[in-house]
Amino acid sequence: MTNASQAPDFSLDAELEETADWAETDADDGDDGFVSGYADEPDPEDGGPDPTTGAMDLAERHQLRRVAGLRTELEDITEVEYRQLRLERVVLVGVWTDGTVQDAENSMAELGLLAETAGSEVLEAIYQRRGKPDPATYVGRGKVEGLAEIVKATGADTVICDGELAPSQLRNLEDRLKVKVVDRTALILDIFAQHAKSREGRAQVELAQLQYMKQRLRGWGGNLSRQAGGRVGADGGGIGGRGPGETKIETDRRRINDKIAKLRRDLAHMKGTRETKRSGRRRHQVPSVAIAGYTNAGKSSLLNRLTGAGVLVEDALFATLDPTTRRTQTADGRVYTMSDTVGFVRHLPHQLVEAFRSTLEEVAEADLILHVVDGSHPDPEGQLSAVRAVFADVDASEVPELVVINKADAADPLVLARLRQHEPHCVVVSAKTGEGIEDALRVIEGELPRPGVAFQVLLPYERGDLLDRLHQHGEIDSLDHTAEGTVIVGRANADLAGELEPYSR
Ligand SMILES: Nc1nc2c(ncn2[C@@H]2O[C@H](COP(=O)(O)OP(=O)(O)OP(=O)(O)O)[C@@H](O)[C@H]2O)c(=O)[nH]1
Ligand SMILES: [Mg+2]
Repeated sequence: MTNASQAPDFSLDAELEETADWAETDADDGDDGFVSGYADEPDPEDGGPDPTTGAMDLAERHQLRRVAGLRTELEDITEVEYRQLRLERVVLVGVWTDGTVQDAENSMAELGLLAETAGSEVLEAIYQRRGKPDPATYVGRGKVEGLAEIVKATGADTVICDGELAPSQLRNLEDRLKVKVVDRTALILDIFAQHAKSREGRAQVELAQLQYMKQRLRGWGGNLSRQAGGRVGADGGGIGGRGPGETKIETDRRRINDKIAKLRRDLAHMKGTRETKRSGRRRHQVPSVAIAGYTNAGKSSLLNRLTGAGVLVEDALFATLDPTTRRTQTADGRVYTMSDTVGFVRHLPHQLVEAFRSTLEEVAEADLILHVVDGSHPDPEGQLSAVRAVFADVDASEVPELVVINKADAADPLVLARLRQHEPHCVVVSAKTGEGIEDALRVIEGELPRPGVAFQVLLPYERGDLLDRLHQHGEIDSLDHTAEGTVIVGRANADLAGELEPYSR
């Protein structure tokens, strides 16, 4: 997919070298015309070394670093025609505030995958080491010019920033770079919009997009809104203070709010329909297992492997948005369900968590979470904690969790050993080769909630129907065929135990 080594290198390295020793004094901050995204916050680079970054290597800090091997090119010429329609040629830009070089490169690599998943071609990826993003321009102000040169040299039509940017930061950058600038949140929303299939999924994504847009209305809409910008809060939006731009914004805002309200109503209705299905399962006390985890960890592959479900598997981020539930059975015939659902990602935009709350609630209501993690990923621990942060956000932290370390076939054995040590309650599997799957099933079955009522019955042979249901929903410890009927000892849920009552002995 990435083949930077073969790509012609239009002298970009030379350019980066030239810019490597830019002294970023920001001496001309005062009147450079940039609008700060965070009103009166001083630029951290103004006031001497930032204590939190004191340890950082200054030389590195002032450099724009190029991420090797992130250039993506079309592999298949037949793709061209389709992709040309909405293909964007992008330059990725990150600001690296803490952590190791490896962390920074992982973050950029993930941004690259997201961009590709959205259908873009990554031309270049660079990041800057900095105490925190510049309030006006995200990257340091002095770097914007260099970025503009890179954009020009590569012929990019879009710049994607690795964070959530304030509207003014996006606008400042667009003004200087003369190309479209989007942030990571918008990129993820775009992927979700492309992948949403079901009516509910589409409504959820649209809701998230509108929430994102609503917060950014002031940044859009051209000159009129710009004149009004900045004064809106100050004078409380009083009659005299309203410019024409603001009026337009208010109309837009009202339209967006109306649309949001309608989507919320629709979603509440759809949730009702899904609830009905789920309550059927709950009434019969069918245990439920939710497969959750970082995007691309292999959740859908695992569902397929565990239940033969035939769910879409794709080497793309957020391939699955709609929850899929499959009925399956334990080795001794007890029925339970297993669901696959939307993947998580670091800094999952909160608008999406909100919009997908009802989908994510399925995870919170499960009897067991299979937390799938890609053992071959450079930072599986980071993925585990990012996912757990979302669990906490949707009140799923209390649900018993079994960590499933997947892609054992491709993972480094040392990393697997490290993971096993830190995650004692885990199984190691490969959904691809089937390795460890039998073990995983055994552990899953052991973790399913057990039916609550113990019973001992003599079931006449004509009650084969009850025996069937016991096999499906109960737990049978012993079963003896005698002349009078079948003697069964086991456990069942309250409903079923009630029906068995007449045959109790
Ligand atoms: N080598 C290897 N690759 C795997 C394994 N399991 C899944 N994959 C690959 O990983 C990629 C993602 O798999 P999916 O099952 O779609 O992952 P997912 O977690 O459902 O991803 P999203 O729905 O996009 O969040 C696919 O290319 C799979 O073929 C495994 O055990 N070993
Ligand atoms: Mg999937």
